[in-house]
Amino acid sequence: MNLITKTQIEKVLAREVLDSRGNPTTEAEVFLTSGVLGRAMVPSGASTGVFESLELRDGGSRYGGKGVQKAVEAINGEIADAVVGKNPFEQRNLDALLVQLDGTDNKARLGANAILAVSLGIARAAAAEVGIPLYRYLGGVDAHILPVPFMNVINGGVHADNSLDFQEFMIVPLGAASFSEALRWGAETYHELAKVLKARGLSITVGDEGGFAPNLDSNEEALDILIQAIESAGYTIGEDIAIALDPAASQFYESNPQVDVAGISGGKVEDNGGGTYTLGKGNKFSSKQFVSYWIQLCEKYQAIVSLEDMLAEDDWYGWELLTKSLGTRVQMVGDDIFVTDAMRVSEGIERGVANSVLIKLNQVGTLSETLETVRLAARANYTCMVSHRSGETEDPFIADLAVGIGCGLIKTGSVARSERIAKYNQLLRIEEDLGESASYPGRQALAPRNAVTGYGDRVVVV
Ligand code: 2PG
Ligand code: MG
Repeated sequence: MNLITKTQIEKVLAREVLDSRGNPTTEAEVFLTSGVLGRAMVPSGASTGVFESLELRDGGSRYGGKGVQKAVEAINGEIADAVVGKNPFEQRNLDALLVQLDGTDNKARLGANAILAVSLGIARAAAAEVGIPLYRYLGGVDAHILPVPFMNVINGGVHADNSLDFQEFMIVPLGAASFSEALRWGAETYHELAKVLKARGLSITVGDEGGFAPNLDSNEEALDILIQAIESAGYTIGEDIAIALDPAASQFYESNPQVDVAGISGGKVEDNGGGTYTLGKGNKFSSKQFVSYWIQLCEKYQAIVSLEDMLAEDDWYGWELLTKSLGTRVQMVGDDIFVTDAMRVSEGIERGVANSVLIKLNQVGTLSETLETVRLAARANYTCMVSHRSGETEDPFIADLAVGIGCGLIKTGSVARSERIAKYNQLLRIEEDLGESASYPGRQALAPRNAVTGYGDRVVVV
């Protein structure tokens, strides 16, 4: 009998720690009988999708109601009882066990923040047990693709206290030859952006994800400033460095109760769309009008290669319409609309909605369910982008996950603030570890997939 089958989970220990916004979150430690330890921390969103798994908070006055003592108790009690004595290499079985133990559709009883900490801790412990890096444990012999970083250098929406409606303005160093070069280009542009903002008398204080949060008159002004920064850093806009946006449109959308907003429950929306988007000080758009807005914006700013949540989480009508017209040229990433949930992603695939899926572990709550969503997306030739949350920790799990699944895309904030940099630095280590076998896909990683390169067929799905 070999080491793998003999090892058992000996103990699970959780504690309440703080995230990058000073709010409590969960940390779990999974100890194996061999003495090996796997530790993981759970991040937390602000522009949280309504269809996400539940993040259990204590309520009351402690930490303004945001304490996670109940989730910690669940880990130290029920969850520990369920997994102690089990084989840490049986990730799928253990995750299924945790889902079953919770017994709800959205992990509302034990909390996704309790379940995920243990799910990830188990994977870390198993990797440590066999003495291989986490990315290799997750991805096996073919793990070698470093992700293109989407760096959120201008923050707005609910991530900043400024005038911008759109949550994220990202730079995408597509033209770099390696991940480390891409990171350097991003950092140089970030510093150039500070100079451009200062020269215009604008603030360089930062938002939740480390990007600048200036008060600007319009979203277009942010784009113009970004282009100026990219160019003055010495890069060719669109060629070396492109632009991506995550407006997080659910935040400025109101669905119209008069129309059936379709979604997973079915139904058809009339062509006046499912609701109203409001930009700035009361500039209103129907779904159809907002679809035209995006078509025009991408026409004007050809450097925009990727849009995430440019329409709301339940505006399936708008998503369908925009994917039809822009989906052959621009990557369209579903975050709130898909919430890393296989059911919602398959609904999207069936309806021709989006061509890319944002992957957030804590939206669904276990590693195995996340990998299932990735596999489903890849089969339909959708790209996957691994993502951080606006409330993060020093845990770089998602860096290893991105290389493990070989999706070629990550977004993990600006090139400032250690909870963001922790992921980029881990990717530098992985790149070094891979040596000559490391590859950086650049533009090929993005949807719509280029059939000629065949890159899509090579995406590793664990
Ligand atoms: C998003 C995320 C991460 P939050 O909308 O993509 O950038 O934000 O974690 O607040 O949901
Ligand atoms: Mg998003």
